[in-house]
Amino acid sequence: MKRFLALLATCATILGLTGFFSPQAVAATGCKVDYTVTSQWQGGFQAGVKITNLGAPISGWKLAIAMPDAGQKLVQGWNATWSQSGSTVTAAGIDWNRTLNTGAAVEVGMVGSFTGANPKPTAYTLNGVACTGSVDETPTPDPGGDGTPVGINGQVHVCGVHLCNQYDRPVQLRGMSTHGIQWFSQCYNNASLDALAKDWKSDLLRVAMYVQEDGYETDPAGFTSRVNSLVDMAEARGMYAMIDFHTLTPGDPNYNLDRAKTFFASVAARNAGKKNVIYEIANEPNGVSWTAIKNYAEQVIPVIRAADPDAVVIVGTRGWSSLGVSDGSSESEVVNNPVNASNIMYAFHFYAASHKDSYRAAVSRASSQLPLFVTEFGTVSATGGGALDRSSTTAWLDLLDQLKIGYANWTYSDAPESSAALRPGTCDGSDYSSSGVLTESGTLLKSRISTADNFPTS
Ligand code: IDC
Repeated sequence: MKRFLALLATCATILGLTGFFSPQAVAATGCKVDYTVTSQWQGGFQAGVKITNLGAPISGWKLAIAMPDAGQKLVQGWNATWSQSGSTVTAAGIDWNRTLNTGAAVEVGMVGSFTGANPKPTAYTLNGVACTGSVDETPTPDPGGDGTPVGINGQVHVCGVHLCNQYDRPVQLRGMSTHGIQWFSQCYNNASLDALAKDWKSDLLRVAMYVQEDGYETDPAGFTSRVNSLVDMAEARGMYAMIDFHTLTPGDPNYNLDRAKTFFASVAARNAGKKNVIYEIANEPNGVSWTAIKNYAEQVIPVIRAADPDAVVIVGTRGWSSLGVSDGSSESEVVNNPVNASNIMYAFHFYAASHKDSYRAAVSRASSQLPLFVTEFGTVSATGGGALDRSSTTAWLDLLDQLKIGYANWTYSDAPESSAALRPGTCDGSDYSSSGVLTESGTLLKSRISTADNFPTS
């Protein structure tokens, strides 16, 4: 028998069919891993790991990554259950991604530390089968000169009441907000962000990190790392990333003051060298005075400035970021008592079916006195649901375009609510580009956001 096989192999070699018999070629039908170091800093790195199953369908996958030595340590990971034993780092599928059909891929990621140089993994196995079709890449993070929003505009800053680009010219950034990343993490992956950057031509990804409701307060290190990863994924596609400290309930941001200081000290230090980061320090203050909000801002902004001196910071306003209007007040409380800091903007939020003419009037008046950014808005009612209000949404977006006020729409997610841009179930698949994945709100927003920006370049 052995002899027969040897003979067959010899014939195969002569016929140029060696691949058919070689052990590597057989193993290559098992799996492929794309391991990408998305960023690296002194002693640490972050990597995205895309696992493609080339073999039979698997329900319950486990990827073993052989690191060259045990000096490379897993710090944390996402989209999988991660562990390390000696020099082997293991990622196992979790509820929503444990099934991997033939040809299907799952994207996970990790943060690690290392000593000396940062070596690449030496081998991968998926449920014990070697993944031989694997690729290692370290992309160049600098998107400059490539025609992307960050490539063209560079580091933005506030000039008068506008946001200005590196040529000191006003720009309007138009984009989408994530849903709460504690609930919809699976919606933010390479495919969905490629679609956002390339098909939607979005300038901006707002990263909504809830503080309560199972958010940051439950796992500060994990959420900080996930935010950083999304900053990198936006950067790699030339999009701005707005880091939203999504306070909502309780409404007084001072309740989270210590958490805000800890969080922003960390993300500002980590992202100081990047051009694409904008900080939003309190999503929607409510049931609290402007004086209390201003006091919070004047304590958090110096923490950010100490680490990242040139980034724009956006301050939430009274009455769910309505410039006070939803509390019966107006923008004058801010105009008369502005936050004592430079290079800042004020947040204004609206939900088109709930907030109409009187709110638009307030924005029109305020726009000549305060730098404004619509860091969140919906096409529907303030509940995030109900019918889409096309005429109010159109009136709002026309006004913002005319005033060159940037915006982010709630939400780029497949949440089962009418404010979401993607149909329920979209994030279980890999198609984010076809028109069939969009809701009515998503279709409207994509048509608005994808029009040419015509950013000034001199
Ligand atoms: C809503 C979400 C909803 C979630 C709820 C939890 O759409 O799925 O259950 O938060 O708190 C805001 C907030 C934003 C709200 C949104 C819609 O910033 O967190 O999201 N909204 O209600 N302000 C006005 C509306």
